[in-house]
Amino acid sequence: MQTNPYLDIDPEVAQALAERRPVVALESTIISHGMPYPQNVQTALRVEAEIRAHGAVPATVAIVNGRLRAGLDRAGIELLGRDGRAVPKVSRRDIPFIVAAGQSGATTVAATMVIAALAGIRVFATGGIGGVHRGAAQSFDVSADLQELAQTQVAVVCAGAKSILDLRLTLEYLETHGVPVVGYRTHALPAFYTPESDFKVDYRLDDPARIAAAMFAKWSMGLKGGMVVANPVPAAFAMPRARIDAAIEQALREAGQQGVNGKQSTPFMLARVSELTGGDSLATNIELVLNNARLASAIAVQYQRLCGYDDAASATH
Ligand code: PSU
Ligand code: MN
Repeated sequence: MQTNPYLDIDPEVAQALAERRPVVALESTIISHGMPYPQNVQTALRVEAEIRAHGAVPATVAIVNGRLRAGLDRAGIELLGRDGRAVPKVSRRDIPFIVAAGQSGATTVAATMVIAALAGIRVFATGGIGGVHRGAAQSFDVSADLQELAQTQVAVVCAGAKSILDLRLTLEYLETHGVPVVGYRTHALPAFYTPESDFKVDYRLDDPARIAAAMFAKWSMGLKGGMVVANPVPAAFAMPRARIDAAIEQALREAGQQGVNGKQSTPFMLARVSELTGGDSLATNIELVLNNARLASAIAVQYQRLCGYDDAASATH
């Protein structure tokens, strides 16, 4: 396969892709900006192990010394986790600047989708996606993740979106841009810490093979863009809705008072909500990411089976 000159694919990942075995991409902003050290590194390594245990090869995505990377070793993950918020948060717009300066960066959902697609990886597991922020009518704060989902052929398995966002407007935006939201074994849009929100997904599918079939159909007919696969946090690890809502309201008030905006806004909210809820929200966060890794692996396994059946279609993917 011809690869991008700026991209380094880890040898194990490259071999899996060449042999058409399932690969699951993982983002790195969740490591550097989404969780505290050392739980961030431990979780990243556990997620990789979970993906292997479910029959796929993990590819953690980041930028390292100016190189796009699909697949990191332990030392690379450790570095991103230890340096934490000192690591630049890289979305689509930031990629060329970090590369040209030879720097390292933690990739958001948007940037991870870009790099995964360059590497030929179609399934990506994370915690939560960015979206339309509350108050966006004034702030215009809409995550670049949503535009990426509109144009890049990667399925993102997540636990929905945190209600730091305006979930209703996030769904409207995705609809406008032709991005389907699939609920795995649920009709309700999950809200990250809770398995349900007040909103509905577009399609409920109960079997990873059905999800893979929709991905395969979409991309085989040449439709651009990705797919959101929303996987509810297991009930045993969910948080009480009133408690998480109260923390989010308080963090939003503080963000407003302190004039937090732009790319700082999501990391500020994530850190503040997790402080306000203590260790409980971190435990929930870790469990839902592991849960997403398992589902993403199952989808990747099914997707590769379909690609194996139809070489002509998969060659265009
Ligand atoms: N939401 C979470 N956890 C996260 C993020 C969002 O619940 O770690 C991170 C992801 O990397 C996501 C990014 O792509 O924040 C979105 O940032 P922004 O809103 O600035 O686009
Ligand atoms: Mn933003």
